[in-house]
Amino acid sequence: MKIAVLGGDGFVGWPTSLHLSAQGHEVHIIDNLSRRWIDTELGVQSLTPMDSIQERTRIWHQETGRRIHFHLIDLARDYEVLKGWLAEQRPDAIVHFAEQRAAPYSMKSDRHKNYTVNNNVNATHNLLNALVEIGLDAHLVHLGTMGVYGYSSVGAAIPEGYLPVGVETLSGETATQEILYPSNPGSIYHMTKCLDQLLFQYYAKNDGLRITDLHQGIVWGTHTAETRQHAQLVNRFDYDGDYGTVLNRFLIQAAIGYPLTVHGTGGQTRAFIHIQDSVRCIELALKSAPERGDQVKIFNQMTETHRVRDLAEMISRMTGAEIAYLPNPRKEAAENDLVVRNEQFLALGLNPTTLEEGLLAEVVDVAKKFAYRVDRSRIPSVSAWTKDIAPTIERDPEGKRLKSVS
Ligand code: USQ
Repeated sequence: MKIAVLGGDGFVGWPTSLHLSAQGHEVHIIDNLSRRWIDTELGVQSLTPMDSIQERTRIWHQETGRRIHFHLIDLARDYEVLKGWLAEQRPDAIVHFAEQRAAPYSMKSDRHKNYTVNNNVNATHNLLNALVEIGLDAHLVHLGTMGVYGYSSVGAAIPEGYLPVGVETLSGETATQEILYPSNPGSIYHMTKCLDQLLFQYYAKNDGLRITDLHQGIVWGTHTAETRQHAQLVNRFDYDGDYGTVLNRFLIQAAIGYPLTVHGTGGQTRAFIHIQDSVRCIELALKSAPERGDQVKIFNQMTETHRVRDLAEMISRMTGAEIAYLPNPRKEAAENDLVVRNEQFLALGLNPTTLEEGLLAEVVDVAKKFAYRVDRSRIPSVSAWTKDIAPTIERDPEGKRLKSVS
């Protein structure tokens, strides 16, 4: 297939592009390189040294003989350019990762809130609008988030996207309906993914677009089979307080002797998936496209759930790291249970990579190798969810004073 990977320079986009290319697909990365600009804005860098996208694709060609094409396009701003590219290239499938994906970044200031909403919602809408306008029946696979559901399972497992409900009619009978699971976003970023869901629902119904939405949990790990093939194919690895996600952060913190930064009691339960499974799920979703006229196909892309403090304790036992229980910069439930259904990917052949010491140790080894690149002052998460919370988070676990909101 000819596949466009929108956001193919990012943390999941890059290993996905490599994986799809390795499977023999013709891969075109479309990216505005915004993630690299945000690194510059924040004054941070990937733990792993990353080459330019052009250099990465050159090495991929050198190692495998396969070509990955790169096109510098901003989906959210360059509507006509995007439409023109799609009309000319007519890909069979489109994988859409091209959104600002960090909750703390989206909460940093009013400017960051505006940027995240404008970028994410416009990018998705421009894409859908262009597909209809040029009459392109490409299968669209979007990377969504488990966060659209909120994280409370009210004693029942979270279904894959849709919830059957009974509504009492005027005549007193019960009419059954299947609705999108009620959205319950916990950040501006997560809210944009909820808005995406409505855009997808409308365009699938009105224009018959074929759309798959993947509600992904927190990704951990760094290498996939393809990124391991050459030092310059390495994936990015974020450890900073805005873009680093919890398990990868704990692993790098353990590697450099920094106390593990648990927010609050660490009673938050979240869904997780290893990066290798994440790229495999994209491949499986591409093979299982909906028909024209179908409702949006929704998968829960996760393999296990864990409580944050259990992860910290496990890593502490494994490495001897200290644990710091910090004031939580986020407005979120202190404790929650989470049960999630994920039978669809299992039925398609996903064989989950669960948390096991070997893979955790691999991340610690990567972190130790590149520890010299870590700026310890960028580890604390200081993006506060509300103005009331901001003054409460002014110390980092090493006791130095921090600016509460930068
Ligand atoms: N947390 C800590 N300590 C840290 C970092 C985070 O205790 O040092 C806690 C947070 O307070 C939160 C949980 O860990 O309760 C998860 O935080 P996270 O930063 O790992 O994940 P999140 O902000 O939810 O976002 C990440 C990705 C996002 C994706 C989402 C999936 O950045 O793109 O959509 O995970 S999910 O969490 O299932 O919604």
